[in-house]
Order: sequence, then structure tokens, then C-alpha cells
Amino acid sequence: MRGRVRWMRALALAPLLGLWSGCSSPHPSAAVGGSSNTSQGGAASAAAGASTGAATATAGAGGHGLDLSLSQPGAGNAGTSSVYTTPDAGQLCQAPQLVADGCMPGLDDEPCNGLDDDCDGTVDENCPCKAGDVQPCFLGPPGRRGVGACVDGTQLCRRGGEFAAHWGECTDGIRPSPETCDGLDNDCNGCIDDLEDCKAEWKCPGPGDPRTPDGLPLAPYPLRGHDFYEGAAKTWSWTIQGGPCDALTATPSFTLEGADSETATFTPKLSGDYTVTLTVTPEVGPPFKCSWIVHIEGPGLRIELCYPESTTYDLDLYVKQPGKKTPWFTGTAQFSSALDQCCWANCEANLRPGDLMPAQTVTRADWGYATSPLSLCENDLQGAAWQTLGYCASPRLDIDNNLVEATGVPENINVDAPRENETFRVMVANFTGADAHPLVNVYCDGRRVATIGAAPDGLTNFSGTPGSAGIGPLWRVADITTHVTGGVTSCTVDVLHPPGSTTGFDVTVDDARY
Ligand SMILES: [Ca+2]
Ligand SMILES: [Ca+2]
Ligand SMILES: [Ca+2]
Ligand SMILES: [Ca+2]
Repeated sequence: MRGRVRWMRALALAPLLGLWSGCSSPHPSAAVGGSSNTSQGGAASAAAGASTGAATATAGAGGHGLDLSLSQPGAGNAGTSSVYTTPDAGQLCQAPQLVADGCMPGLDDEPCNGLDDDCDGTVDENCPCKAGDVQPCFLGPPGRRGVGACVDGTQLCRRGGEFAAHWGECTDGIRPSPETCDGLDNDCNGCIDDLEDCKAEWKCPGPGDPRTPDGLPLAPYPLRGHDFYEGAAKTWSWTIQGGPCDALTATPSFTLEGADSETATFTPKLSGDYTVTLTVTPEVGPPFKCSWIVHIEGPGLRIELCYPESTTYDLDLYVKQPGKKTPWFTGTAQFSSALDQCCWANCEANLRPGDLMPAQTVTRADWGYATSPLSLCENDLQGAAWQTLGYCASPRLDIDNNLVEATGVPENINVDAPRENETFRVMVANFTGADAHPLVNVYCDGRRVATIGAAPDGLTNFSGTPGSAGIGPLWRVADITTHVTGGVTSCTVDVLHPPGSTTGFDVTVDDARY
């Protein structure tokens, strides 16, 4: 039985817990586009100098080097004939069609729009936000957003301790970087490979490139080096960078096979953005590198739980049926589950009535949604069981990380097609009872809209009675309200605080209340 298995497992692991030293590592932020901005102005200068003077880089405001200001229209008209030799460059490589940077230095309060309007290196400083919310952002000259290779990153609203909540660093995405001869507009000035005598052998993919389609969580994603470089190579090397859970856990949220081969396969376990980097050493010439973002998009509402203790502790993710506000448990321990919620007992491919104590009849969580195509779940750890059923349920728990069925993996609950104005309460139960540090991501139509519990705004004292002996520690994370318009789902996330409080996490021990 689940309860017994879990309890024995916890006992067996107890001596190890004191030795566990934590595996968190700094989030590898902004590996793409370069964490150092200082070379960009120089590169733009070089490009301009090598060309006709159609584009003139000016010194970055404040010396941060992000400013890739171009001269105003007219300044470069003397050299309207293109010297760029790539056929893709075309007319855009001439002033005034080159993209202006749009910087407005010296703003008192920059607009709250996900842009670094004043080009001081921070996005939406002084803008209000709700702790835990995630917004798209672009750390580069505002005029370069969405141009060429440039892709938005994300930033998380931080609680801020004694200060008001504020937007944190804008990470990931792809920022302007020095132009290289690779078939891409790296500096996002509207002009591909604006370098003298550039004949690209490399064809790095940019946003929306058909060679880099969106993927699905848990589905193998093929990578083929010759899609990007047709020549002979001495070595191929692939690396993947994931999202917030990969900054937290020792076990990557993806697998990668063939990392040193021309063809590789990566399989993401989570939604969100994965940055893929291919490094090739050609038979002749220096190594070369392409980076791009693969968007992994589960439809509808997707809630992910990850935690650094996931190989030694058992935490469980719960989502309450919209409209229900009943206690989370009906008895005196965590395997006495109420069943008006999606959880390990009633939401996986395999139903588990025998693991409840006392045993009770279990029917699949059914909130009136249509079933979903098999492609959404046939690759998860219970994929064979879903294939036998012939459909994916919605809601659906991909897998219960209970250290027996699975270990070291995130837990995900999916509602593939939520309806307009439904509110879902999310709860994390600590079955092991020892102090744990969970993080919850919320995605709507594949876009991350909230991250709750990430350092430095993490949970403290999420510990207490094990779930086998009592209700134990429960974290009521957030209420998520879905908005559905024209087949597109967006979400409002309200992070929950203790009753009567406007800050802190709503954590209790031995209290089953909604
Ligand atoms: Ca702004
Ligand atoms: Ca700014
Ligand atoms: Ca360019
Ligand atoms: Ca280029």
C-alpha cells in the first residue's frame, strides 16, 4: 500500500537526510546573448565602420554598453549602396530602414511594459507587481524587441522583504549580441549578417524558424546538426538549459541523448522555454556556436511542482475542483484524501483506491472536461496505461513522485481545456514531513505566468508531522483563475497568504482546511 510503502521508505531514508547538503546552483542566467554587454557597442561600431556609415553606433548611456543607438535618418545617406554580400541582407541594410534603438535615457519613471525604456540595464524598475507573477521582458534597446534573433526573456516579481514587491532580473531570452556571419540578425538591427564579405556557411535558426518547432512536454524532440551546418565537422556538441526547476534541482528537467553527435534527442519533462546550444568544430576553421529557444507548450493550464529534495522526500501536488472549498483531507492522515480534487489517488493513469487509508471507492477526477488526445500523455511515465485507456484525462497528474513510482522528477497537473472564469486552488502537501523547499510554476497555454517559492522568496519551516501520521505540513499556494477567449487561455494568479495577512505563505501543520 502506498501509505505503508511511503512510511517505510521515509524511515529508511531518515539517516541520509542529515547528510543531504543541497544541490541548488545559481540559475545560469542569460547565457544566450551574452551576460556581458560591453562588446556590443564595439561590434556595432565595427560593423558600421566596415560599411558605408549608414549605421553609427553611439556610446552607451551610462557606460553599460547596451545602447546600440543608430544615427537619425539622413545621417548616413551618403552610403546607400549596400556593401553587404549576403542575399538576405537586402534593402534593410541601408539607413534609414535600420531599426532605431528607441532608448529614452533619463526617464524619471519608465513605462511598465516589460521593456528597458531608459536603457539603464534594468526592466521596469519602480513598477508595481504581485510577488510570484512572471512577465515577458526584453533586456536590450526597446526598438530591438522582436527584431531579428531577439526573443523575450522573463522576469519574476520578487517579494522584496522590507521593500515593496518589484520585478527581478530579466533572464533568458535572446538579447542583441555582436553580429556574426551566421544567417541571423544577431544585433537585431533589422539587417542579417551586416558584416563585410559575409558568406554564411552556418544557418542558425531565429524566432519562428520552421527547423525549430514548438514541442510538447515529455515528447522526444529531435535535433539535427546538419539542419544548421551542412559542411564536414570534426565535432558536434549539444547543450540544453532549462527553466526555474533546473536552477533548483540536481536532476535536470530533461534528458539529452547524443550530446556529442550530429543528431541528438532531448526530452523535456516540463513546459516553458529551453535554450538549445549547438557547438560545431568544422574540418577547417574555428568552432562555431548557435543558440536558440525551443518552446515547450502544454495546452491550457499546467501546474508544476519541483523541489531540491525530490530524490529523498515525498511531496504531493493537489488541485481542487473549481467551485469546491472543502477540506483537503477527510481523515487524520494525508492518504485519507478528499476526492473533489486532482491528486495521486484519482488523477494518474492508474487509480489507486488501495493506497487510501481507509480504502475507499475511487473514480477518476472528472470535472466535466472532454478527454484529450493521447499525444499529450502517451510519453509520460504511465504512458502505456494511458494508451490502454485510449485517451488522456483532463485533469491529469502525469506522475506521482513518491520515491517508489518515480523519484527525482517534477509533478505536473494539467487541465488541458479549462473554461472561462474557473478558479483552481493549488496545494502542496509534505508527506515526508522534513523541511522541504518546493517551487511551483504556473503555465497558461505554455507561457509561464507565475513562479512561487523560488529563492530568495522561498518557504521556511515547511515541516511537521509526516503525512502518514497526520495531516502534516500543507502549503496552500495560489488560486488560479482562467480566462478563455477565442481558444486562448490566460490566467490570473493570486498567491495565498495566511488568513488576515497580505504577505508570507499559507502553510499549516495538521490543519486540513481549504
Ligand atoms: Ca519599462
Ligand atoms: Ca530601465
Ligand atoms: Ca544585424
Ligand atoms: Ca548574423
